[in-house]
Amino acid sequence: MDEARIPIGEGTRVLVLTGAGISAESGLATFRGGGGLWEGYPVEQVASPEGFAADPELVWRFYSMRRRAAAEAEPNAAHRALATLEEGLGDRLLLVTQNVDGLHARAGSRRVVEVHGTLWRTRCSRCLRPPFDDATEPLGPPLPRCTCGALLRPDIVWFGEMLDPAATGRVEGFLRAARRSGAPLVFVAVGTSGNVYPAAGYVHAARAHGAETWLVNLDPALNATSFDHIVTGPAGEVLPRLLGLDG
Ligand code: BV8
Ligand code: ZN
Repeated sequence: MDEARIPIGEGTRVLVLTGAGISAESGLATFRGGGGLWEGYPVEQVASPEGFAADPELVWRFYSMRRRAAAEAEPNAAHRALATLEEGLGDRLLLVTQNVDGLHARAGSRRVVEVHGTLWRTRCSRCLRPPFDDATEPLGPPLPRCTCGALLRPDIVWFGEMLDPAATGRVEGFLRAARRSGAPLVFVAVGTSGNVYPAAGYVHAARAHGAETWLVNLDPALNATSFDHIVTGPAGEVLPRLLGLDG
């Protein structure tokens, strides 16, 4: 247990990566907690273009259930600690999340990059109609369709799909600016198993830019050896303490 404070001094830049584990204490299921299955399907199968093509009804049921759960959830102390940290650091902080639940924004974070998209936006599965805000649920039947006739889909990055270059570009830009500034850089991963790329590779990118790396997680993550410090425990308790925000 490496219990200390994350060193954030004058000028320090902080890149944070969060995963499903940061929302666990808000009552939202993680991906690999329940064995990575949903209604008996591997998540990778349901959260994929192939899964959507094969059974759009099942996939919409999956996302409708998650939209309802996210709407009923509240941000927890870990989300709030990151929002407070942003108030102090401003553009010296960037929060990259794999989560699609929208809880960081509801906790007050503004500098958030949702690299896997969000439950709260929908887009057409075929035409170039821009994604639009959408909190509808339950989602069908009948399944929602675009004016072009094609099925609508969640504006979420599924397995086997590319991440939005605008999103990944913001992360790379932040790391480059940090290196140019010559200021210390800290990378903090919270509540992620380090399974899914390219997000799981951000710790390596941060190290390549000179970052001191911290992992706050309940279990050892797959890419744990890449972290200088590992603090095991529930993010809602550990993170505020590590950030000196535990009152
Ligand atoms: C890509 C949106 C280029 C959906 C998600 C074969 C074919 C095709 C692709 C691949 C392939 N093999 C590998 C790949 C690449 C693939 C990948 O990495 N697969 C993995 C499974 C091996 N990646 C992709 O496909 C990405 N795109 O690579 O494009 C490409 C294109 C074509 C072909 C090849 C490459 C797209 C990835 C994005 C997928 N979409 N989400 C949705 O949310 O419904 S990923 C999904 O997993 C979520 O975003 C989730 O956040 C993410 C990662 O999971 P975690 O967040 O880490 O959650 P997990 O449950 O795993 O862990 C939770 C952790 O929290 C645990 O460690 C636990 O201990 C901890 N915890 C629990 N409670 C707490 C806690 N910690 C602290 N406090 C607590 N209280
Ligand atoms: Zn359309």
